[in-house]
Amino acid sequence: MICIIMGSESDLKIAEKAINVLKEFNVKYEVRVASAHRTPELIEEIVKNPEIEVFIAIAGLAAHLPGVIASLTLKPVIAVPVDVKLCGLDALLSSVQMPPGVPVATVGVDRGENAAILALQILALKDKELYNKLLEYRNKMKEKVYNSDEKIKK
Ligand code: RP5
Repeated sequence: MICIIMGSESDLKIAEKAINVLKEFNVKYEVRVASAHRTPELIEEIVKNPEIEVFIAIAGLAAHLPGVIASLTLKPVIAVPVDVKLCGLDALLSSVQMPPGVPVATVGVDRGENAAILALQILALKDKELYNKLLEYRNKMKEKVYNSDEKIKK
């Protein structure tokens, strides 16, 4: 199961990008709101769920959510920095600059869909059916580029 945690309900738009991908792949997920600064005890409680295999942490500003989750678990944590201020640079740096030994895999600012794909790729290491679905997804993207090239080239 993939657990999406956002720092605030105001991050929902970005979380929806991830949710849409997970729905498309028909993978089990849950969505929660928990703040690193306002409700650290709730994060601790959520992280305890043994069903969770990968975390997606979505937060803006001083985005400590992914780092706090990573401090509490050995499961992979994928951060999505959100553009609230400074084009999301504050959240990007907060997510990506983890100290040695406690990594967080950080995708681009507002890139909720990439966090979902990366989470699926992790699960696909032990799930052949999911792996094949991801391969199909890649091939569709490839086809789209070839079609564009065919249309545009002179
Ligand atoms: C972060 O601060 C949240 O992840 C959100 O991106 C940002 C603003 O939060 P709210 O003031 O909308 O709760 O913690």
